[in-house]
Amino acid sequence: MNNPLKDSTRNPFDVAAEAAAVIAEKTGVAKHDIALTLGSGWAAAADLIGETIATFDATEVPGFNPPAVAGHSSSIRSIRLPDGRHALVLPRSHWYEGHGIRSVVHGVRTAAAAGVKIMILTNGCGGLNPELKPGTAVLIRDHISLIFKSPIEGANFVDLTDAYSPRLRDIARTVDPSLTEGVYVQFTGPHYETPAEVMMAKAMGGDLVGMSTAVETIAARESKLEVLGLSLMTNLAAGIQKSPLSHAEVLEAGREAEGRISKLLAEIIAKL
Ligand code: 8IG
Repeated sequence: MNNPLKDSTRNPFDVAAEAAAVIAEKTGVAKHDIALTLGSGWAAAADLIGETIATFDATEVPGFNPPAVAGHSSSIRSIRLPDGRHALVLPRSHWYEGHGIRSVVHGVRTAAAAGVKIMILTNGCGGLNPELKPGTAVLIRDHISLIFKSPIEGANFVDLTDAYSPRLRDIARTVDPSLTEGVYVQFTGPHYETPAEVMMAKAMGGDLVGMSTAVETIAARESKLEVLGLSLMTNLAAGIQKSPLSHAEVLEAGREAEGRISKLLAEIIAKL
């Protein structure tokens, strides 16, 4: 693997700038306005928000790794929104893939280098509230990162008050006033939690458990991006749901919800 992010003498922001330059060249779009990472269940949104200008494999862009998981994508897509703004769909690299924290946040940093101001992070996750039905979309209000590893390099004391933009959450709620909000607790994965860990996450004030978004949000705030976080609760977390968790079940719940939540996301993007 010849990923420049693995060279500790390289500055990850320089690699992100190189990635953004390659994206500008491949898309013919000098500056993108919005970026999206589409997690389990959200992929169809890319087809609804506008006209696709270019799609290419992320591995053609410096710093991006091939995908590790069935159901995840590794393409980069540039979409022209009806109002003329440009959206960039970027793949996700998870902490559990083992490529290091720089890879996890390279998409976010590349988005910032491409001119993006609004970062939309979506995911599939487990739910801690038994009242919520699998298939429910939830706005992320705040997070707890149990990764205990900051993506920030150097003494940069980034403020995370309102990390998940209250302004963007308000806009999302004008599209669907019934959207609930929750605190997202990030575990390392790839194993799901034990029932005892799920109880811990709940006692800490969590509503959702996942493996991706908190660390990405930290890097997005470092790069001064405004973040909208949206989770699809695909399953109740281990022990809350009585049956064992399976990736197949997660994918199935995502497929079932995909049309509905992708339409929701497309309607939100039109208002941002
Ligand atoms: I989809 O129950 C999905 N992702 N940590 N726990 C964690 N991540 C998840 C879960 C879950 N479901």
